[in-house]
Amino acid sequence: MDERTASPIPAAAADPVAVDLSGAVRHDWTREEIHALFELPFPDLIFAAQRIHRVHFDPREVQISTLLSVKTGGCAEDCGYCPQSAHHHGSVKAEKLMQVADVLAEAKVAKDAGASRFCMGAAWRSPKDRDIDDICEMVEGVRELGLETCMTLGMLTREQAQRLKGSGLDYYNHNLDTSPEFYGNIITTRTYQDRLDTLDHVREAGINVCSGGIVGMGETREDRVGMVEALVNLPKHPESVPVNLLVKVEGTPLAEAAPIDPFEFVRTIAVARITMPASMVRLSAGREDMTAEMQALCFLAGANSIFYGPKLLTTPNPEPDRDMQLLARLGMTPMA
Ligand code: SAM
Ligand code: DTB
Ligand code: SF4
Repeated sequence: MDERTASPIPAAAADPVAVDLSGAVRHDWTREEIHALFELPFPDLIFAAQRIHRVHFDPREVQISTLLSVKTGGCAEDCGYCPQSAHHHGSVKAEKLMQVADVLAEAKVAKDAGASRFCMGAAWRSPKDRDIDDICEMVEGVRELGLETCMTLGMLTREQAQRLKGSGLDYYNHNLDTSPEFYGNIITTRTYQDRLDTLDHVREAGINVCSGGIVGMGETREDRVGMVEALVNLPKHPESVPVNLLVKVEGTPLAEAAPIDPFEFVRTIAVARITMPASMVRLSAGREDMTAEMQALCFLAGANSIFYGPKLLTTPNPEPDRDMQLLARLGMTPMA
């Protein structure tokens, strides 16, 4: 057949999913609707995610955050994925909270390497009030370097969240991790409601919320649906949604978790993008085990943020040069 006279693309293929391109942000997603997105043929899901992504963001840009563990190991919680839990055999060595000056020196290195946000993590169930003074000094110092600040310190009281806001903290990371139903299989030392309460305190204090979860812990697709449902139906969507692929660390209960189909991970990114269209979706832990092609698929699915630098908190991340080469190969650039 002469290509020039070929029949036009059937309507169903041209617009397979009725995506809302008005820029509206919904909080009334049902489990059935989220389930239906996960079930879409892969090309239709990615096309829908791309179209929505472009309403809110420049698809060529990736926001870059660098992580630093300011207090490592010896954590009282029993999160089954985490090498920092004192409950697991062979977990990383417990260290004290870093000195403020040392943190600021690391932040300077991250800034010079091109990061726009500096995320500091502590292996705490929750910070002690006396730690908050040092933490606030870290936030103030990192901001003075011209970087955005993010902290992840465990559960926060309303008062602690207010104090962090007072120091100028831009983001607080606290993940829901998985669905409410699967949660108890992974963590027993704090509840889903505890996590929701901390997110409330952070939101009330006026700090931007960073909250997402982990894929590949042996959860079902319905659990991934449930995790997205819990995130999208928060009173306000998290400004930033990290989607982590489980990093299987020896000695943790999830070290031998069954591998997940990589396309299922990409689907989770796409569904997060479609349901939380104005949020940054971060392709977080797990990139060290991903091919360049897999990461490119995640960007096509609407991921627009990464952790950059050779280390996450305690486990390896791709070398910065390799990441810059990847972005260059894809014609993408770090977000200013
Ligand atoms: N201790 C604080 C807390 O849990 O709230 C803050 C740090 S904690 C390491 C931050 C998040 O990192 C966890 O909620 C989890 O989602 C993620 N994480 C930890 N270990 C991981 C792993 N092995 N693979 C993927 N994500 C992981
Ligand atoms: C998040 O969602 N992922 C980051 C960050 N928040 C703090 C942490 C990933 C940690 C991976 C395991 C480790 O390096 O210890
Ligand atoms: Fe502790 Fe956070 Fe690790 Fe859980 S994820 S064990 S709270 S450091």
